[in-house]
Amino acid sequence: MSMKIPFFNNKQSVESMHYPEENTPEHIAIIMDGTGRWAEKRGMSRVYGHKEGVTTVINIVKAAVKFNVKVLTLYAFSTENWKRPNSEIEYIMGLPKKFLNMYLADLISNNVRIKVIGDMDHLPSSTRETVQYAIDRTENNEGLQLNFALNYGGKQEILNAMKEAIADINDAKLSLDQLDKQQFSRYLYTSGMTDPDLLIRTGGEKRLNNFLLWQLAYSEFWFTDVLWPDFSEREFIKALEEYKQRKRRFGGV
Ligand code: V0D
Repeated sequence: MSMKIPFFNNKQSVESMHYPEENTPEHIAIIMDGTGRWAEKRGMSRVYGHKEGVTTVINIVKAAVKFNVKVLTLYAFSTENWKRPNSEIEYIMGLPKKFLNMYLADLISNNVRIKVIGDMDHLPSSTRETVQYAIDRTENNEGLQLNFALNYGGKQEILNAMKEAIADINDAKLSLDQLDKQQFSRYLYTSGMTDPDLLIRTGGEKRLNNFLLWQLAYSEFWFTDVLWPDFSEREFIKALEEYKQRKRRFGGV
């Protein structure tokens, strides 16, 4: 029994709501950590935490739409996460379908465009197919760009980009002299997007875990001990406010 949460009530359209947008980060990346621990603390199985984590995902997506964030990149599953027990992986791989069954219509009506960064080829076919459907169905939307990092690894991403660049050099489509930072970044999954302005990590750890290694070179980092299922729009706003403060204190003219 899952209840559909409407994005906005009928009386309030996105346009009619006013939020201060000065210095709002254009691209926010989030490491959604702490779902397993959240459940264990309650004597529940880890998958219960992942299930709760899905609700947080939609709440934060809604908040990002509201605050006119351009790109939101969520670390959902890393290349290292395959080391978890099979039963947990099986459950996690069913989450995109659960999420999309509940929210794809809302995402479409809010003009959200879904993309995956990471190696989709090695996901279970049912997961890949549902996610691909959502990508195709939203590809012409021009609102929030919502990236899910699935089977993603930063070193792998850079290595693949390097191999593709070398292949293009070998095919004379690119010269070695032309290959600069800007050209190279076109071979990454995030091609064409601005780099994240802000990285948020929930769950108390202060590590990157192989997330967006190239793209986070100049980003502000914001950490919280709050576990992902307890993360809320309120916490999200705290991160945005602190980001604005940092910009005010350290920004140039
Ligand atoms: C588990 C907490 C949404 C952290 C959030 C397959 C880990 C819930 C998606 C999702 C996961 C992915 C693609 C898509 C739509 C939704 C998701 C995974 C894990 C890994 F198109 N939540 N979520 N995917 N968790």
